[in-house]
Amino acid sequence: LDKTVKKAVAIKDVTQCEATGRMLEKARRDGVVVAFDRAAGMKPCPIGAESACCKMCYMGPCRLNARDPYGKVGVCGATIDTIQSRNLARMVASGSAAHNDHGMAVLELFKGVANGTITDYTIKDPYKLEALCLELGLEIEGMTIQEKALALADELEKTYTQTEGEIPFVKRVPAKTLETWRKLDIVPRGAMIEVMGIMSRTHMGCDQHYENITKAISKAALADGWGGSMVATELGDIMFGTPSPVQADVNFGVLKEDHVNVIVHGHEPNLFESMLVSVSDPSLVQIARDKGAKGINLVGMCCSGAEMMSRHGVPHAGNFMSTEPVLVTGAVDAMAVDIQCIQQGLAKTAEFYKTHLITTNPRCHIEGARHIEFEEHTPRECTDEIVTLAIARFADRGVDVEIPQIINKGIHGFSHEYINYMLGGSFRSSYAPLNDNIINGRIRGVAGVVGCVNPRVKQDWVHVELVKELIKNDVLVIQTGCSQIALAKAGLTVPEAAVLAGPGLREVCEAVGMPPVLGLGSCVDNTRILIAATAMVNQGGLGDSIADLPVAGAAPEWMSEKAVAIGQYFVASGVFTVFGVGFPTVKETKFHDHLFGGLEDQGLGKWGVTKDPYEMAAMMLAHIDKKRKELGIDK
Ligand code: SF4
Ligand code: MSK
Repeated sequence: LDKTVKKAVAIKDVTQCEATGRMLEKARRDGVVVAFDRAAGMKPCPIGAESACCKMCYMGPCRLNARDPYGKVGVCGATIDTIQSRNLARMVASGSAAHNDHGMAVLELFKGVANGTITDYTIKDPYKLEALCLELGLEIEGMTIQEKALALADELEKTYTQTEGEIPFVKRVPAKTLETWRKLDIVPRGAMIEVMGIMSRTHMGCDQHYENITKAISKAALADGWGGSMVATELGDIMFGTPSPVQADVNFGVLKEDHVNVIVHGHEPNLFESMLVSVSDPSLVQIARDKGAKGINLVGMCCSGAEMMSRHGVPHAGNFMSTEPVLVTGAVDAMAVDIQCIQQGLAKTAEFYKTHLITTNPRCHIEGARHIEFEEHTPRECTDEIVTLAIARFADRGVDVEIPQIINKGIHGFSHEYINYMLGGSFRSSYAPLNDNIINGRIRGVAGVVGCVNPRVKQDWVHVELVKELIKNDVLVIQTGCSQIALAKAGLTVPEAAVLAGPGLREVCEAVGMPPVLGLGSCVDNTRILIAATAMVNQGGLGDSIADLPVAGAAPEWMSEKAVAIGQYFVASGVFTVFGVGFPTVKETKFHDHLFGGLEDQGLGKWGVTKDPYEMAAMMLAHIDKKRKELGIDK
């Protein structure tokens, strides 16, 4: 253990994932330090954890006392409410920027495909292309597929660049929800102006009213959920296929000792799609065989892995906190990464186990990693080179290989379109429709359980306990990102898991043949939850706005700024959203109370926080029951 680590942590306390735990034991034997150890050696700063400090200018940094929040102000006179709202605003700006930057890259790719300058990808779902054009009110009569795609690209570009008006997908928002947004002046104009607006107004000596700053927070967050993320999901579906249920294997056992193992980790689907083509190229497969491998095994991790698993059934090795431990197997010949949630610690661990760690994106280089830039016009140049490096490493691994032989089979790939189809053609028209089952009480409500894993809590445990508690109480759970992988490893993404559900939910699951836990894809695919919620409102019987629905959301082990942006876009859309781990505000302050109650009084949703999964479930159930009562369906 190195200098950053004061004491070894008990492995049983830091992860519920058996394979990850076994690799932590091996790492310890090998003298390798990973994030779980670094977390034990790094106590979070208590002032920063509650957002009671400010470094917006160099008269400070200023630290207030979270135990006596109004006892002191910053040098400029900034109060605790100004300081913490500015800090949260910058977290949301960063999270929203990350998703919008990703969404813009997907749009650029789509434009290239539409105008014929990018030829390695194509339009796989022309029906969705047409449906989206019509939904956005575009005149497409008589147009070719390419012309429709160009028209759609032009329209969706406004999501990012527009400086006045409303972003295009606002057309999808339920009328009453949109009316509330307009009344509160929180409809986003365009992502760039909203993110820039936050950076500008949080400069020293500018916006110093937490309520006004909260409006800017909502705008930047909504420009993520109904903006960049939604564009990424929808255009990804059009180019790479709209997911429908597919069986996929999850866990470290998907690595194969006698194959060349290539992992793709990150968030953008294009790298992964091209890697899928490279690993199937007969000439590369032959080279691998000539070197003694039985084949080339492509595996996903983190969110691009979740997206590829949902679209194509590509095996998935594990979530964010397993990305270092998977290298400890010694079996990974190359790990290709693009953007977001790529821990810098991977470089040192990869070097120790002689794995090629390759960055591919101009936005993300890592000191100590090899950089091979991925270029959409010639994607195979990058992915073929990575596969070639992986084959060479396979031929001369030079490290012990130890793969925990654990595989969990599950069903994934529940797009909002498929949920719609599966539960009755529309949400309220024929067999087992979702709204009817909520109204008749078989399904008590719907919960979105999403987000990261975080070494400050036991990996996967909070996700799994929360979801078990929710389904036991007849709440249908929909999932994305690292949370979905946690539940897949716990065996809850199979139809047989219906036995763990309450009697009503179990009956619905068995009638339809679906698991009680539906995996939707990556963290940008949280937008599928917004669209599903909108469909529930539009089908009738459950109120007029998203805030009326018996639904709740949770990110039980969150860690990233993107998670905060996602949380805020759910709250601003009308959803009660509970975070685990902790929340960066000081309790019993005006700003905290505004987020945790005031927004709900304005017709939006609200925040909640608790570390305890059972308390989290109780809070979500109480909210669902409150909404059922208000709808008059509580009998
Ligand atoms: Fe301190 Fe005000 Fe400067 Fe923040 S902006 S560091 S509170 S003086
Ligand atoms: S990867 S943002 S750890 S879900 Fe999307 Fe997982 Fe959270 Fe990253």
